[in-house]
Amino acid sequence: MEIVDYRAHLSEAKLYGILDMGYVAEGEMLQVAEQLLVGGVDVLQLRAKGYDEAGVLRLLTEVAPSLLELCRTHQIPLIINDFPKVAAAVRADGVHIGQDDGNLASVRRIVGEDMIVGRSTHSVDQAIAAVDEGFDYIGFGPLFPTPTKKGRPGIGLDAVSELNTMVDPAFPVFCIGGVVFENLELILDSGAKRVVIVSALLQSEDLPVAARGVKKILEGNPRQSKH
Ligand code: TZP
Ligand code: MG
Repeated sequence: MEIVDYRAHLSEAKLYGILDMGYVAEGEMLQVAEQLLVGGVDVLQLRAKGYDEAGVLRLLTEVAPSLLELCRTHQIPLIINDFPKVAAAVRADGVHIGQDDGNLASVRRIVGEDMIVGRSTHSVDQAIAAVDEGFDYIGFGPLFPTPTKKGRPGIGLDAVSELNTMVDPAFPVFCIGGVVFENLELILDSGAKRVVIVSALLQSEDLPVAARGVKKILEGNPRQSKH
């Protein structure tokens, strides 16, 4: 199979989907992943809060051993949340870490130079620090309070506008947290170009249709041409 440099594609990515085990039963992992991929997500993350390192490895090797292959078939990178060692062990395409998970250099020592490494950021200062440090992309949010990540205040759309003036538009900033169909236009109006949507997709009645609808809005975003 053709080897794709997924890192080079990140800048063009618009919709980042998450296979979040808080919403997905183990037995449905592959089916839901397929629906997200068919719906057109440009990046897919496996997020399994409440699972330890061994638990996430089990998901990838025993529960859904063909998940990585499925992503490869669709030529979409699979990013593992929280656990660089698991990402390295299964040769995933990337790993995503939080503010408390160490610096980029410590993660690179585990996953090497080729893997995508993303960072969660919750303020403009954290976002700029992560860009300067050399992360391949950042998540920026939560924009709004969300049940998917309880206990965090929303940073609001003004933060998106502010960051937008400070970061090269080609750098992949994925806005996250409380993004739903109803507020998508508003979020784009504030300067966002890329979003992560978790619950609104995973709880939608027809996931592929919902994802395609979002993709269409993101791709047809006329605000893009201003840059
Ligand atoms: N990080 C910041 S908000 C969030 C994460 C993982 C959850 C986003 O989920 P939803 O359901 O799209 O609000
Ligand atoms: Mg984390």
